[in-house]
Amino acid sequence: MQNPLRRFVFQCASVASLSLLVGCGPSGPSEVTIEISGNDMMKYSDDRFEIDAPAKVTVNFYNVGKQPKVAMGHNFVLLKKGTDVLAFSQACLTAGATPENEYLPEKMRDQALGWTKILGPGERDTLVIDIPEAGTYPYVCTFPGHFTNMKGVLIAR
Ligand SMILES: [Cu+2]
Repeated sequence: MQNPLRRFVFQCASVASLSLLVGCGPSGPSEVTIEISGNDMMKYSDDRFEIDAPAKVTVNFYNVGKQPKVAMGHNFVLLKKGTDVLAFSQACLTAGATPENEYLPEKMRDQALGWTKILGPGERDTLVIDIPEAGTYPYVCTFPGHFTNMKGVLIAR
């Protein structure tokens, strides 16, 4: 019969290899760290992450580009599960997305679980989000014109 502790450690190691760092505590939500970046090609480094719910997720987001922030800024906005990412992003524009509100108007923020600042070249921001239950949580960059390219899903199982 397999040693249950060995099996537990092995599961942690396999999840970590999917560009995630996972801390498995004896109980309560797991702690997960996600590293993701945006670049001058208007792309995220990853369009999919998978985690086990419940989880406390730390998102380290980087802009690895060189273009000025006004031309190619990026953010990372995690939306509530089931949110239509295209409809949400278009609504941000009509609701008055500006550099002053980080391209995320106040009245749109209740549809998001968390967001970073808009980052210029070489900048980084960190976000900690509780994911209490399983589901598919979309993420998107709300810089104008980026949402068709810069989007992905965080899948919590
Ligand atoms: Cu962007």
